[in-house]
Amino acid sequence: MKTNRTKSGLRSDFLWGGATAANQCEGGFDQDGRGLANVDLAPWGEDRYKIITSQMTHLDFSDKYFYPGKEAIDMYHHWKEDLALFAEMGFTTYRLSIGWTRIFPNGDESKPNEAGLQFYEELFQECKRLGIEPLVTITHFDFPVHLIKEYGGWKNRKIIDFYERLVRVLFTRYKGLVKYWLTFNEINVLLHAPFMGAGVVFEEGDNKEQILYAAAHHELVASALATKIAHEIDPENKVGCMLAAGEYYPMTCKPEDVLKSLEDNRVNYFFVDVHSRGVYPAYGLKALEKRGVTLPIMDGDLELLKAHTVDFISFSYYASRVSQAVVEDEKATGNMFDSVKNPYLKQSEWGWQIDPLGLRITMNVLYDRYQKPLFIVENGLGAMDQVDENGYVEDDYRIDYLRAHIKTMIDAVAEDGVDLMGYTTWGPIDLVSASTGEMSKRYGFIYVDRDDQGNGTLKRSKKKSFGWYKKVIQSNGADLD
Ligand code: BGP
Repeated sequence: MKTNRTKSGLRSDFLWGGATAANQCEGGFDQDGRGLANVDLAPWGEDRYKIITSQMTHLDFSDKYFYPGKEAIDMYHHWKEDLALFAEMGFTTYRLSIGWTRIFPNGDESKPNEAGLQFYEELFQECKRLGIEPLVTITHFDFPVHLIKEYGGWKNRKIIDFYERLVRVLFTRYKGLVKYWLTFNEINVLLHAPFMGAGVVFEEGDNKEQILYAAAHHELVASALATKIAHEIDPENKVGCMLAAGEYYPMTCKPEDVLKSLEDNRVNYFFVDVHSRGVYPAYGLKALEKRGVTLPIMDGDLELLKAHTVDFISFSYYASRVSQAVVEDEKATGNMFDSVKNPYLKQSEWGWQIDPLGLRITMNVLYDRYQKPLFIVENGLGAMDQVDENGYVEDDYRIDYLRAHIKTMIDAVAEDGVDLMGYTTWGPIDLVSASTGEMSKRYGFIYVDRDDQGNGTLKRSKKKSFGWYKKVIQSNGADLD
């Protein structure tokens, strides 16, 4: 079937919008029956990183810390106003995530919390009224604390049953309202931030790698099961996996560096290989075997993975990465991944390497590898904004970043033939940063009056980029000026 294209080369039904995660914007952490989630316990300040990466165990609130997720930008009470602003920009999609503990406060109840279901139902109905297609992440760094304390998080196979319960409820209740689903946000992040990605905490003497790959296997099985159930409940449903992407380049053409970049890329593609091809890749099984890690594969798992692969592949892209066989050069930071600093690239204020062409490269690699439609579900620049007295921000740096990335995205489609379903920027409205807990690391087209310590009126106002993105959407990517 021939897809209709517009002037830019993008599909005529291309989905444009923005992406958020419940824990970084909703707030209302204890309202209407919501239970406690891992992400509620991620404080602002230097211990945050140790907690989300499981170097430090923190399972109860402490007076010592400020927890930005408790109130976040209070989208729990501002969602109508926020959706209206998204609609004004012309969004045709909005990616959001479900707070698991709004639906199942402890995670192991047999009946869901009606107030939580109602909240998202009203939101989806409003999306429908506004002509916005919801793209729903079932879990975005979100996990009931009760399931950590009682069961040990995703390292325990039992969690698959609770996840199954959750997805059945969601697919049934929101049938006809939601069609696009993502099973796990940035599934590969669980290897780097186990508490945030899989509700895993470690004890003295634990074989960490064994635990991480057990959690990975359980999430992959749960994802295949969700895909199966989604299709059974509504054949219209489209289910995608979600990868924290960004190619590793070899630091030099020295074969050792090239081999290292191949290996580094495989650590990430391992997840998409299973999601999309339905089998564990040979290189992955070998690597785990060499390290003495056994996947806890049970009867029926491999058949399930094989039979229920994803419909599309979604990913976040902020930066490319660099591999070096023997690390001699300076390291860079960036979205939880180790990388050597790329001397050809500039960096954001948070040290993330800015590489628009890397998006085209990453898209091509993913499309060559899987031949399934792609969906870019996160891309953006976290920056320090200077706001004036009217709440206006002249954020040309953000426009420049997005323009450059959208350009190469269009090249990947129009020049290289990649099949791309849509593009959602990260944080269309300022929200809490996942890695740092800061509000001052802003991504939005919409400014929110709130600071790192939780002061501010929460008032929303439009930045310069608001009008720019509106034009981009209106022209389906043809007008990027
Ligand atoms: C991705 C996460 C998001 C988001 C984004 C930006 O890894 O999926 O939740 O926060 O990165 O990262 P940060 O908020 O740390 O700047």
